Amino acid sequence: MAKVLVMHGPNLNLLGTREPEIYGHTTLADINEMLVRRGNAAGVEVDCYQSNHEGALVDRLQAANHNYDYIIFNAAAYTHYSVAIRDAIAAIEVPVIEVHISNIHQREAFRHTSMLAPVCLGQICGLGVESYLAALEAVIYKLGLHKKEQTR
Ligand code: CA2
Repeated sequence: MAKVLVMHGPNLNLLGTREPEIYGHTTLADINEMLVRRGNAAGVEVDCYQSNHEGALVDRLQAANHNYDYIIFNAAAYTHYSVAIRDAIAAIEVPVIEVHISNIHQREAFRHTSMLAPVCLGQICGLGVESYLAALEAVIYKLGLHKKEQTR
């Protein structure tokens, strides 16, 4: 079975509790549940991980190498300045899709730069929590699993 790891960076554990005008009302548990369900329907096992700590995120990326087909990663604020996370993504063979709930390009100038984008397969941002679902949909297509679903 294909395996996808969804990773969430600092403060995303607060989703749905604060700043709903930017990040919406959906909780992190809701997002993870949506992704696991969509994945399972397509034949993809989805594991989810959140940490507020840079080193823990680096450790998880390293541990994921050779164990997952894709990683969907919202590195939150680390996106904009973490060389350690960028290096960890570059060091593993698993393709990483960068996601953001908000459109980082429409926000403050410091959010316009992603340290991670150059070492990621692609970036999806600004679609709300559906950014994660769009990334998973892309993975399902890339794995060729959308075809199987049509014939079920
Ligand atoms: O839009 C995104 O998904 C971000 O990755 C979210 C990060 C932000 O630093 C990035 O620039 C864009 C912030 C995550 C903080 O999440 C919170 C959720 C609820 C309440 C407070 C913070």
